[in-house]
Amino acid sequence: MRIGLLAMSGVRAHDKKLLELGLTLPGFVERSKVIASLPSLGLLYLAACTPAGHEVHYFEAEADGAEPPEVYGFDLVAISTFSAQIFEAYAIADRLRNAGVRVAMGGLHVSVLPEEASLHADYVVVGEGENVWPAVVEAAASKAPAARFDSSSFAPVEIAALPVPRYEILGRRTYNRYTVQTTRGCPWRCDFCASTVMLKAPYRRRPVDQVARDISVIQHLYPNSFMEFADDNTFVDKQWGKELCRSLLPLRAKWFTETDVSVAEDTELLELMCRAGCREVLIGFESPSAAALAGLEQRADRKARWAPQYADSIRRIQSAGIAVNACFILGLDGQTTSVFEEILRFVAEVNPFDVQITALTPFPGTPLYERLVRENRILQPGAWHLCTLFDVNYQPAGMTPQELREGLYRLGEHIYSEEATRNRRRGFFAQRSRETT
Ligand code: B12
Ligand code: SF4
Repeated sequence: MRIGLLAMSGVRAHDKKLLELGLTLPGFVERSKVIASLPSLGLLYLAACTPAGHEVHYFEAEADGAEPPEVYGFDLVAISTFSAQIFEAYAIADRLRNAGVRVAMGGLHVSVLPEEASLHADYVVVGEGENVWPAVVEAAASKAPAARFDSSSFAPVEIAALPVPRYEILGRRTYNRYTVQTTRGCPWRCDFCASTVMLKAPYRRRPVDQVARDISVIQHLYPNSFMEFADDNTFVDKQWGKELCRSLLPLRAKWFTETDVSVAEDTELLELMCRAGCREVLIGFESPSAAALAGLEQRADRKARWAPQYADSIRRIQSAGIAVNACFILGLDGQTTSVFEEILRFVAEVNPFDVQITALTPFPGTPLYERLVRENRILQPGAWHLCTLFDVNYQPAGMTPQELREGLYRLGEHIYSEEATRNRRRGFFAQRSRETT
C-alpha cells in the first residue's frame, strides 16, 4: 500500500489588526520565521512504526491550507493537525475521500473530539499513535470500514522502545529546526494546558542514550542543524536532566527546549545544559506576579508559588549562558488591564532574551474550556480555527474582549519594537558576561 503522511504546517492568526502589526515588528517576525517551519514529529514516529511492505512519503499542507496534489496518488493518507488548522484538515480529508483515498486522522484535537473527526476521516485515532498505527494500516489495507482506534485499548507505548523517527523521509526540504523528544507529557496540570495531556498519556522520560541516538541520526542526515526538543517540560527531573546533558556533551548539538522555571534552582544543571548545547529555554511564566496565578496549576499551585522568584530565576538562567524566552498569557481571570503595564515593566527590568505574549485560549478538552462553557463565556462556540493563541474567543473576567485585544496589540508594539528587542538582547549579554568574567 502507498501511504502519504500529511502534516498541517505554518502558523495561524486571524485577528487582522494583529497580523498587520506583526508584519512590521522585528522581534515578532524573527520569532515567527524560526518556529514556522518544523516537521511533524508525530508523523515521523508513525512512519517508523509502519509495518514492512508499505511505501511511506511525507508531505505538508502549506500555510494556505492546501494539500499538495501528489497526495491523491496514495491509498491511505494520515493527517496530523492541532486545533487551529482542524477545519482546513477536515476540508482536505473530505476532498481526499471524495477522490477515493482513505483517510486517517489523529493528534491533539482529534483525540479530544473524535466524533467530530469521524465525520471526515475513515480511521480516527485517539491518543498516542505508535501502538495503534499498525492496526490502522492493516484496516486500510484490508479496506475495513470506518472505525475509531483508541490508544488505551492497545498495549501502552513503551517509551524505552521508541524507534528513531524516520527523519530521512523529510528529504531535501530545509527546516529551521529538527524536533526530538526527550520526555513525553508533563506531571503538572495547568488548567489551560492543551499539550500532551490531551493524549491522556502519563509523563515519561526517555533513556538518555536513545535521545543521543536520535540526535546523531539528525546530525548525520542534516549536518549543523539546530534541534528543538518537542517536550512539554524537559527538566522536571533534575537528576535525569543532568544525565541527559552528559550524554549530549560529545554531540556538540545546539538546542532549544521548553521547561518550567524550577530549572533555575539547580546551578549544576544549568551549567551542564549550557555545555551540552542548550541555547534557549522557553518558560511559561504566564503572569509576572502570584495574584493572577493562584489555582492555575492544579496539583500544587506551582506557578503561584514560583512567581516571587521569577526575576531572580531568569537572571540565574541567563547568567549561565542560556537565553530565556519568557511567555506570558494575557486575559487570565486574575488579571485586569493593569497587567499590560506590569508585563512591560517586568521585561524591561529583567531582560529575558525573548518574550512571547499570547491571549488565553480555551482549547477543547482543557479544564479552562469546560469552565468557560459552564460560565457561558465562550464567544463563538466551536470556532476551533480561533485556537491560535492570538485570537480572543472568550469573555475575560477582568476586562472586555476588546480591551484584551487592544492590550495585546499595544504590548506587542512595545515589546517587539526594535529598541526594546535590542535592549533585552543587550541585557542578556550583560547578564551572561557578568558570570563569565
Ligand atoms: C512542533 C510544534 C509545532 C509545529 C508543528 C509541526 C507539525 N506540522 O506538526 C509548528 C511550528 C508548525 C506549530 C504550529 C502551531 N502550533 Co504548535 N507546537 C509544537 C510543539 C512544540 C511540539 C509538537 C510535537 O512535535 N509533539 C510531539 C509529537 C510526537 O506528538 P504529537 O504531534 O501529539 O503526535 C502524537 C499523537 O498526537 C499521535 N498523532 C498525531 N498525529 C497523528 C495522526 C495520525 C493519523 C495518527 C494515527 C496519530 C497521530 O501520534 C503521535 C505519536 O504518539 C507543541 C508543544 C508541545 N510541547 O507539545 C506545540 C503545540 C502543539 N502547538 C500549538 C499551537 C497552538 C500551534 C499553532 C496554532 C500556533 C499558531 N498560532 O499558528 C500552530 C498550528 C499548526 C497546526 N498544524 O494546526 C498548541 C496546540 C494546542 C492544541 N490542542 O491545538 C501546542 C500544544 C502548544 C501549546 N502549548 O499551546 N506547532
Ligand atoms: S507546566 Fe507547562 S506543560 Fe506542564 S501542565 Fe503547565 S502549561 Fe502544561
